[in-house]
Amino acid sequence: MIKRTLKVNGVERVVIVEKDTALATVLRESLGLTSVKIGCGTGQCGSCSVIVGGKLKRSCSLKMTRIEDYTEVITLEGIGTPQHLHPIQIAWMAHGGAQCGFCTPGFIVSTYALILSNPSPSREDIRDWFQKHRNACRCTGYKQLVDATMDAAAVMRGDMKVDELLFKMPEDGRIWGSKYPRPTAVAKVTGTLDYGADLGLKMPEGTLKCALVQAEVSHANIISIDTSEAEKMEGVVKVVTHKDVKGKNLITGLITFPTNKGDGWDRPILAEKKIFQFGDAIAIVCADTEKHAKAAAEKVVVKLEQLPEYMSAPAAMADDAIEIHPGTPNIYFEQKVAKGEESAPIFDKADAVIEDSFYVSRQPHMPIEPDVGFAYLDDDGKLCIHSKSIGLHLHAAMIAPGMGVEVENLIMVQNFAGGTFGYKFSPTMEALVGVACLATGKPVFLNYTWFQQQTYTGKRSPFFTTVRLAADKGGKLLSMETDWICDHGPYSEFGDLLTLRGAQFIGAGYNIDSIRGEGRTVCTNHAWGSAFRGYGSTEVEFASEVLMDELAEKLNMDPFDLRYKNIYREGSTTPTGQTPDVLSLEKIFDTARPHYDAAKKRVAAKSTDAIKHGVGIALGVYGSGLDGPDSAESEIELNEDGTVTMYACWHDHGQGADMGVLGTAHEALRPLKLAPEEIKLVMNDTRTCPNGGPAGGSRSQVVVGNSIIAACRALLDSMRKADGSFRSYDDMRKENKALRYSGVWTAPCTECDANGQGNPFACYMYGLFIMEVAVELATGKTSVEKATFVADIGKINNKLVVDGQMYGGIAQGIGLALSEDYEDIKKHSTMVGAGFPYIKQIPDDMELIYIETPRPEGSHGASGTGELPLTCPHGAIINAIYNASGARITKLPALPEKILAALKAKA
Ligand code: MCN
Ligand code: FES
Ligand code: FES
Repeated sequence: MIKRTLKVNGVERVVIVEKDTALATVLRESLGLTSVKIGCGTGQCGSCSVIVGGKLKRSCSLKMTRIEDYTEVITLEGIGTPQHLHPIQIAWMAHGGAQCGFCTPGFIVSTYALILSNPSPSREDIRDWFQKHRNACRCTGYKQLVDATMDAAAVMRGDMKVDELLFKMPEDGRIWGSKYPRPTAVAKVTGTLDYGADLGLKMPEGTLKCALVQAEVSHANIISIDTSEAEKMEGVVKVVTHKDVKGKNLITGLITFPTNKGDGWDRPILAEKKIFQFGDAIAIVCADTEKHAKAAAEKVVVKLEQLPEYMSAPAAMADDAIEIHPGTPNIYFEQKVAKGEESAPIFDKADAVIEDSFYVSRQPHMPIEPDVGFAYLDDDGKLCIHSKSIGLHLHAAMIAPGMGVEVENLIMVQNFAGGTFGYKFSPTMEALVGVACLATGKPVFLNYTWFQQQTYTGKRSPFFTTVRLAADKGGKLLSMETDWICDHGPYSEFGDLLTLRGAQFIGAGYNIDSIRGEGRTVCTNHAWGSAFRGYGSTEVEFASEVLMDELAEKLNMDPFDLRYKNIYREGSTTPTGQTPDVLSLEKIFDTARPHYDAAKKRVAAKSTDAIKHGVGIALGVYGSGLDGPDSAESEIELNEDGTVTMYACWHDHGQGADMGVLGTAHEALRPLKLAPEEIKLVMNDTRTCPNGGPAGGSRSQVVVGNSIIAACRALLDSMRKADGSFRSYDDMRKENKALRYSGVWTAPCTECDANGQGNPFACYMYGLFIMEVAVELATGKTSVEKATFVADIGKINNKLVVDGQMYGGIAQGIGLALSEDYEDIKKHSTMVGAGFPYIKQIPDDMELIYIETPRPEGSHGASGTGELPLTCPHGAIINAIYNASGARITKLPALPEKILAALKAKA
């Protein structure tokens, strides 16, 4: 133990701690300064940034022994508070800099240190600074953070009035379509928003800390699990294994496809007979401290019989591969697509035929906040689980039978989440803390390390896709043949749905009258496939969008013109035979054309012998909703003081569910002339909120949004008097009118049939990506220099949110195209190792152009937005690399060595 006196935020504080404790832990746990976030825990993300002795430091990597007495430490709490916001915090709010907000405290402290050392930084200075200090953000694409820093510096220099940054309410009192800062913004920029790990520190005394015993191989039979030594370790209360689980000990994927050859009950909560993937949980040690729990976890002895590990779909599909889930074939689901006439005769006669095969990799989600959650029994004896779940009711149904709990006795609550990007469409640790709580009868808390986050949560399912296109000599598409394989890891949940996306989105955006193809879902031993932003479109539109460029070259056409010729127009149908919700692609292309032409000129002017510049385009299309009659419910209540409360499960990854609910409800309630703060939000708790469905498929603005509007209308109808004015709360009480109203909305859609035909989505999102790249010929090193995105997502609820969604999604597309992967479990288990894009990998020059075609089925005309920016930015980048250098990359990521090899092969 050592004693240190630190001068923290201007005040002397004494701490007595073990000498190898990290400063971040001391600030959080001994001093309660939970603005200091621990993301990676290894110096790679900057979320723990504080100023130590006048220098910016990552406090997770700073041991207390290295800190001298009376060292000055500044955390975000010392920079500004909710009542006294610092200009940097105000600028962050004004520019929508905090999405999930997990990186925000670290960024703001970093910005503060930057401006102290350089009061007039240029944009490049700011980018250099964030790069050097490893401030990582997964949500924003960084642009709004640089904008905010520029403005904050201007205010601090006295060149700008802080007032210019404050939101001004428009005269008509309308916030729909504005830049109103999201309700959680103040808490996020001041570091006062509690995420799961922060709440963990505030759990009652006696809360047990959990540590997992996990598999370190990817496929094995379990011979024995010996917990006897671990049980004797200091502080251990219980070592929970499969024997302690009262239910089926399985998580169900709730499969709805009768043709699935599995039954969906294939993911154990705690491994019993087999290890299916690296990281599978075998036991949970529950102890008084995390340190004791982890020490005891080391003592659990697991004997295994190693089995062959099938780490990709082709390996698991080989004739001699054994069944990973005995009794279920490794290829467990097939989906056909058959639209219009047979393809073969058309291909025989076509002027031009082109074919290629593509691979989209196992992209890791890489939220900065690792997975975290806790469970306890409430006073009614109900099991309450708090986690990052973005589908509370869905997850309750998936995990309750496995734990042996009735769904009615299970309460699920979402903690504020530091980003999920879809991995939390699957339950992760919910059932683990659930069974640990039931086995011990005590509250339990589990916080993954970033290594566990990376190795033991779902990943994007890699797709192997082959596409053939037939066209006439003018470039009109005549037919398409497709074949796709989805490597979904060992657990089947939502793998069939994902495979269906191949039928729905290969070739999306183009009118193709004849389509034939087939996709398969394959069980493997690599990381289980969970949803990832773009879900299917990202994987398969890459194939059709790169092939469109190959076809354009064959026809000697500009890729823009080939696309323009084939986009949806009057009479067109989607690959599923659906009439598009709106016909805006022509307008998107017409708007984009001058930008594309300018880009072509720019890249031509910039190219040198050593560095080649190029431009590429790709079309992105995706549905907003889950397939078929997707539905949601929300409720509204009129309060005594004339305010209202919205009850909604619009789960928040960090995208801005709070703003989604507020903006939508405020617009629907405009007749009441309520100020935004008069609409209270109660969200994401199954005890208090009805089922809104999961926040996947960019569905919430459309589906939950429409249910909010329905609830608001029901209240307005009840409050409206004959003369058109509205009853007060007292009037309502006097007239015995209900105060709480429910709104339900169901999409007027049909699921796709065995041929992939149907009307699956009520609203679609459309966009054209124009990417400009530079390729260094000697090294293959590629950088994206400019991104332009022309998008139609219908009417916009909140401009700050939508801009942020676009920048952030495009940044993830750049990562997917050039660096990110999770294939090599060891190498790709850190942020740096997995190719996380820091600021210098993302261009500062990103231009967003919106075409707001109102959607007939949208909420106030809005379609979704979350996934559109990750549908196909990578396709445009790969096309740009070819345009620049002649290197055609078909398998992601396009690492420099792959580009070099392609250049050599071409030479
Ligand atoms: N919005 C808007 N105007 C529109 C459409 C949407 O202002 N016309 C706003 C909505 O109010 C909402 C946001 O944009 O705040 C996204 O809306 P929507 O597209 O309906 O998607 P969801 O709210 O259902 O969010 C989920 C979606 C998905 S599926 C993933 S994955 C995702 C994403 O959004 N993960 C994210 N965005 C993310 N952003 C962050 N920061 N972190 C994640 O993990
Ligand atoms: Fe400290 Fe990531 S750098 S938590
Ligand atoms: Fe930066 Fe989410 S806002 S990681």
